[in-house]
Amino acid sequence: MARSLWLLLLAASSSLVDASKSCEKDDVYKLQQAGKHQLEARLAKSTTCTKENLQVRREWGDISKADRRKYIDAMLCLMNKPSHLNPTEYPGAQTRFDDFVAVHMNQTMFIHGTGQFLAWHRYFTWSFERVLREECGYTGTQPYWNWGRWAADPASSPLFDGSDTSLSGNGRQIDHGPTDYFPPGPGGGCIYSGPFVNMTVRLGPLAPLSNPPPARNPLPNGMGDNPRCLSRDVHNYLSSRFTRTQDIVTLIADSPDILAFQDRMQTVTFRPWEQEATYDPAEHNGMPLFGVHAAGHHTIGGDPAGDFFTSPNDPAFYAHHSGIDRTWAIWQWLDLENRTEVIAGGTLMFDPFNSPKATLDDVVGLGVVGEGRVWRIRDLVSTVDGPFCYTYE
Ligand SMILES: *[C@@H]1O[C@H](CO)[C@@H](O)[C@H](O)[C@H]1NC(C)=O
Ligand SMILES: *[C@@H]1O[C@H](CO)[C@@H](O)[C@H](O)[C@H]1NC(C)=O
Ligand SMILES: *[C@@H]1O[C@H](CO)[C@@H](O)[C@H](O)[C@H]1NC(C)=O
Ligand SMILES: [Cu+2]
Repeated sequence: MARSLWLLLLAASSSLVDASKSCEKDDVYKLQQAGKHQLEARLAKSTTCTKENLQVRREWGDISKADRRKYIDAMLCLMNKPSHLNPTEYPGAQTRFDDFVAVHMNQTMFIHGTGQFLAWHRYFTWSFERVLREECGYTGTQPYWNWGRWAADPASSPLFDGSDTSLSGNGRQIDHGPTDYFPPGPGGGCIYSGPFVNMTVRLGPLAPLSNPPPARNPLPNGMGDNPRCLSRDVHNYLSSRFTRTQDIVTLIADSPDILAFQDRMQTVTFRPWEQEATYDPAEHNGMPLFGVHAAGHHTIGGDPAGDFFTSPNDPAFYAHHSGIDRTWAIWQWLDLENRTEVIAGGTLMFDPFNSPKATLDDVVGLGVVGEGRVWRIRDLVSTVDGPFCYTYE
């Protein structure tokens, strides 16, 4: 009797958890809490960051609609400020928002599938947040996307539901083919709802995965003016396979060193020249075909999100990369001493020719969206040292 009552309670409580999934703290969050004291210890030793000025980044679903709107309005403000780039050299970069895209495109070959992937994108995302503050009066922090929380149906999540407190919704449904890696989703066309409906995308494409691809850029380096809409194809094919909470937990808990972590996250098996059309984890030592990094981008789909070079054309880029950064931070916090000043990998995308190894002394600079200085990677590996002073909640 007692036992069946217990089972009944257990069944009832687990179905409750399922029903209210969006307000339950998931297993990734539990890992985060388990590691947080290590961050606090490091914070206590930081010479640049204190408890008093520590910024807290939160999940999109956990911030109020008013705060979501402040973040959106700050991004719209950046889209209305003129570019700082030379218009002759970069005709497609017309706004401050575009400047970030151009800087990302310019360095794409050295910041993906390389040792600096994590640190570079940490600094890039932080720089976006800094410019939102300094040039658009934003007072909040960079929100992040916890993929697992919305993995079953990302299109109806508060990030992509098309409401005026979302990052705009899906693209219009158009008849379109599959990519080499996943079937066509329910969108594919121009976005038609939410705050960014009127946005004009100009830079790129350079390596679009979307099918059909957008019109070619007038310049070979993609920096020409190629005005078009923001397209998306938000779908759950990848998210329901590769960005579930358990996938993120496995990534964090089963990656013993930085090489394993960054490879799983970016997925080294995702090599365009190998054209793998089917997914069999057994052939990949249990490694998924899509790490959370690629799966997150391609879950948004469309022309920008599916292009290594121009993915920051989609305003959701920064919430995605803040999610990437949080995942790295949690992995670091679980053994901060051994997981902070570490680097592995080469210096050229996917390292096809055995490029020189990346080192902690390599420098990172962001040109017109940087602070007028460069940093060494070793200054960019802790969220409470160097230029940074933030944590995740
Ligand atoms: C691209 O990189 C070159 C070489 O580092 C640099 O001179 C140029 O300013 C960069 N362009 C942008 C848009 O950052
Ligand atoms: C988009 O532009 C149209 C036409 O100018 C305008 O009516 C609409 O309010 C704009 N929507 C947003 C979300 O800015
Ligand atoms: C760091 O690694 C060393 C050597 O493997 C190990 O002895 C130590 O316990 C690790 N530190 C933490 C905090 O786990
Ligand atoms: Cu990138």
